[in-house]
Amino acid sequence: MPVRPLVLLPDAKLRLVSAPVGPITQEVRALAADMLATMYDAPGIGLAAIQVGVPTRLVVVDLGRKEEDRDPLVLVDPEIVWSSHETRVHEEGCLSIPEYYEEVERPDRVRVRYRDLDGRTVETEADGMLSTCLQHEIDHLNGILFIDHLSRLKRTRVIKKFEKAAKRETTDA
Ligand code: GNR
Ligand code: NI
Repeated sequence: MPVRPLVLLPDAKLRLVSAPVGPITQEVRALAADMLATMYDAPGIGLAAIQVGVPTRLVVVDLGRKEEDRDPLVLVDPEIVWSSHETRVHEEGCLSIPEYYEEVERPDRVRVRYRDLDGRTVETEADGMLSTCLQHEIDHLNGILFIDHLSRLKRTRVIKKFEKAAKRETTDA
């Protein structure tokens, strides 16, 4: 399960709308395993396939903070089928926007329908951190980043900062 390189802001790939996974092939299982390895290595609590450059609707999540309590969740073609009117504010970060954190307001609870790697359809209601994380990951499948939920000023600032950093990378010897 090799760790794959992360796609970073301002890479245009992050703006792609990912395509449905469709049938769960060995290739899909291998991608899920690599995504988990990449997420644990980072470390992060969630990862969408586009963050390793693959525009397919596959998400991995694990809220376990310690290695001993690993509880990986793989979501194939996840969709939000219900969101609460109540909202909550939580500080978010993104592995594609390293070391930038801001508070984001989102629905407090969501109901998510997805398939697991055995092809079974699952529906689950999430609150707290899992709710925030699932919404953040499903946004990635639609080319949406958490900075899109901030003010234009904050978003423009962080994009400019990462554009400059990327330019330095290509100019520096
Ligand atoms: O590791 C991550 N932490 C996190 C914290 C608050 C809200 C969302 C997240 S997801 C993020 C990993 C990531 O970028 N997933 O797409
Ligand atoms: Ni992210």
